[in-house]
Formats: sequence, C-alpha cells, structure tokens
Amino acid sequence: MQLVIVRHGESEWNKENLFTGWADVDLSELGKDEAYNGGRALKDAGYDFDICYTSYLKRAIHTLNLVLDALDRDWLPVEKTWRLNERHYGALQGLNKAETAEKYGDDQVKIWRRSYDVRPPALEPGDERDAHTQPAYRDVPAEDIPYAECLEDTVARVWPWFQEVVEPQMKAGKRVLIAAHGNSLRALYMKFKGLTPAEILEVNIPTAIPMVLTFDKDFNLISDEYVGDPDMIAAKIDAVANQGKAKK
Ligand code: DG2
Repeated sequence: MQLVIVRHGESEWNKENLFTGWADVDLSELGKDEAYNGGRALKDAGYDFDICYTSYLKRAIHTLNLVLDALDRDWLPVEKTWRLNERHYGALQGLNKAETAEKYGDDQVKIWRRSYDVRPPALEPGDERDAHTQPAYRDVPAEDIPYAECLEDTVARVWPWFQEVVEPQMKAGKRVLIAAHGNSLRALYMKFKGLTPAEILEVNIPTAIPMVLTFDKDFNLISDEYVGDPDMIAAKIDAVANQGKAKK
C-alpha cells in the first residue's frame, strides 16, 4: 500500500517568516511553482492516484490543485477536512519567527515550534484570529476548535481521522494523496514511524516535496522517501529548521 503526502508550497507568510497556523494565507508565486513542480516530479516518477485529501486552508488546497494539474488529474475526488489543518499556533500567529527568537531566544522558539507537548501561548476567545467565528468552521463542534495546539493536540485530531477515513481506502487498494502542512504532516509521520517525542523534535518537512510512504498489509511502514533531488531536499529541510533562529 502506498501513500503520498506533500506539504504545500511556500506561502505568503512562509516567505515573510511569520507563524501561520490556522491563518488562511495563499501561496507565494514561488510556492505555486514549487507545487506544480512537485506534481511534475510525481508524474515523471510514474505515480497516479485515486483519491485526495487536504485541509480547509487555501495554501494546501491550491497546492493540491496545482499538483493535480501537473498530473493531468484535475478531476480526481478531493475531500477537505479541518483535521488536516496546520497545528494552531495560538497567539504567535502573525508574528515573525526570527523576531520572536530575538525576543524570547532560539531555544524557546524551538520549543514552541517543535516540542511534542508544550503549547504556544493561546489566543483569547474573541480575538480576530479566533476560528470559532469563521464560516469555514461553522460545522465543527466549538469544543474541537483550538485556541493553540502542541503537536500532541494535532496528533489527537489527525490520527483518529486517518485511521477511520484513509486507512480503509488504502486497504481497499486506493492510491491516496494528502496535501497538508508542516506540522499536521509531522503528526502523521510520527505515528507512521512510531517516533518518540524526542525524535519528532528534529523532523522538519520541506515545502512541496512529495514523500512516498509504503506500508505492508498490517499497515507497518516499510519505506519513506522524498521524490526529488537529495541535495535540494536537504537544503530545503535546513531552511525550515533555521526559520526559528534569531538573525545573527
Ligand atoms: C507553518 C509551519 O505551517 O511552521 O504554521 O507557521 O506548513 O502551514 O506553512 P505551514 C506555520 P513551523 O512549525 O515550521 O515554524
């Protein structure tokens, strides 16, 4: 069984190095190119799909559309779910990552970005960034909509969904493509690989590089590999890791 996951291309806020979370910002021009190229890489490597999933956030939705365009598979069924949304970054949403590191230190920002069980500071209810009043979430139970999440919270909403919705599709032979976000994909990757909180801390997901995961019939992960040039992928992973460091 095979699954492909892809983080969206560079967003306007990735470009400005702002904490994004549930803020619904679009792809940058570079991000659009990255997304289309990610689709081309899949096409060139011979991948095809039966069903796709993405979040409620336009940077992931538009990435999926561009990947499908590159694959000439625009017609494929797509299901959107808030459960694939990015980890909610709470009151950090909209702040610059490097400036936040200058103020609070690189170590604190690394904890907010990468720790498994430490939440960033929460939004106040009624904050204009609060998703409770946004139409996209009107059918989501209010108690499920976060004010801030750590990775553990994101795992708790994305993993049961994956097991309930995606696993049966894969077991039925469907080829699945998921376009989502740095941290909602880290949440899935942690479960696929059985990583510890200390191990997931060092995992960074590059923009718009498809990752192919292969499972055996008992749903044990056999292999996971990015599709693309290894040097380019390593440079992109490094760039993500460094986004939360203060400028020297
Ligand atoms: C980024 C991830 O999410 O940021 O919310 O700022 O994948 O939707 O661009 P994405 C954000 P880091 O956790 O890597 O800082």
